[in-house]
Amino acid sequence: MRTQVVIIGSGPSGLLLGQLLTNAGIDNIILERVDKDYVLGRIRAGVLEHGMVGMLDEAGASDRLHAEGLLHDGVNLAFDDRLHRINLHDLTGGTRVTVYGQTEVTRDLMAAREASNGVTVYQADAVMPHDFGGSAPFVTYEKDGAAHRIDCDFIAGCDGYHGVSRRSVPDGAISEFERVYPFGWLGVLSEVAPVNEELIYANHKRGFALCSMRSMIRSRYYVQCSLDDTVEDWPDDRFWDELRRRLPERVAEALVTGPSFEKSIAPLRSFVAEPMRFGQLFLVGDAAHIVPPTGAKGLNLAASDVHYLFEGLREFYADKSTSGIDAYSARALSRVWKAVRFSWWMTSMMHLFPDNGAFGQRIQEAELDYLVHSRVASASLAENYVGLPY
Ligand code: RFL
Ligand code: PHB
Repeated sequence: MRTQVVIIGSGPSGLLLGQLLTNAGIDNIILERVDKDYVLGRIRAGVLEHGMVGMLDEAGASDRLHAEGLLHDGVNLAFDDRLHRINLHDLTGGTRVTVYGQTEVTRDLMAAREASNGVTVYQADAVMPHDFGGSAPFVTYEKDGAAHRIDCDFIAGCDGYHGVSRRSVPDGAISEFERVYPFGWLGVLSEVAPVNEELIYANHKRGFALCSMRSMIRSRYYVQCSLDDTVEDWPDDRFWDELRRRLPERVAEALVTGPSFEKSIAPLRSFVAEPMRFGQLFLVGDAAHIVPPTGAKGLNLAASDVHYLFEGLREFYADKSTSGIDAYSARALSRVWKAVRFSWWMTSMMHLFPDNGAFGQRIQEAELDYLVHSRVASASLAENYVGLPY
């Protein structure tokens, strides 16, 4: 079999790239390790930057997003028992974020792919990229016990942090940068109205908390937890009690609780692999970088990587120019590192660190106080939160 681009992974980055390529008449096949329902079962991101919404428009997969997504003009920081609103819209000259779950983005992209007869091979085992250092790369995989080979021009490694693409690169060719944080996030989904119209990021001496949502009847809440904790340590009552204690009193009083129908613990890390291109293999999204969820940047970075790679591939096929694909790694990394910095900064400012102490807590409070009272500092947060330009 032969195609122009083999995409490994059908998460949001693989699906978005596939749809843009298909719309541009560039043949592609997606190989995915697990099945469709498993991909849709992952509860992850919730906040889309304006730029990502534009890419979903370009992919023709945004009708439901515009109908059901929630436009947020602001975001709140809570500390010292008070809520402080950052007016994203005014501070950025009119930009907003859209609250719409990653699960729904994925579902919409899958539907668009089906409608355009794009090929996705689910439950593809032992996917392996080969010979990407030369001009005739190929990818092998197994399906139902039979071995397959796809020859191609390019391979897009959209297979997440644990995927095979990055691991296939020879050790000496890749540099990795990492910071692991000494805590995790316990996340809960519940069919209850959100406590506030906009998100609340809370700094508290008991630890960080986040109030987010998926719709006006479905809430997503998180509390910072120990890396040793398991979800069994956190029955619903304990979760709601802890969340309430970390929020300003008047917010806690308004909290509506109910049974959770999803509960999971995610560790926090920052990670970047450089470069993001190895011959004809390109790393995209979580395959190349991870950010802690505190700035809501992971999914959005996957989308900006896709933007740079798609533009490069389109230029290659339309104009026979390699300048776009040659610039891919540097362009993507320049934006990636700014989001890595922002997420690291938000994480550092909002969480309880084991070595914080009373001094560290006061420094965080001073920084937060400065942030919400200085227009310049608020504007910097707002500019990064809505997303830096592509
Ligand atoms: P994904 O989503 O991990 O998809 C990779 C796909 O590749 C498949 N795969 C393979 N396929 C074939 N062969 C192999 N060997 C393979 N190995 C893996 C996998 O099955 C999977 O289907 O990566 P992608 O597409 O780059 O997308 C990245 C985003 O999923 C991720 O950055 C975000 O979810 C991060 N994130 C958030 N990002 C935001 O922008 N805003 C947020 O509000 C936000 N909140 C979050 C988050 C991530 C979280 N967790 C759990 C990590 C909140 C949480 C709690
Ligand atoms: C979410 O709704 O899951 C969410 C929102 C904002 C974040 C992280 C996660 O920073």
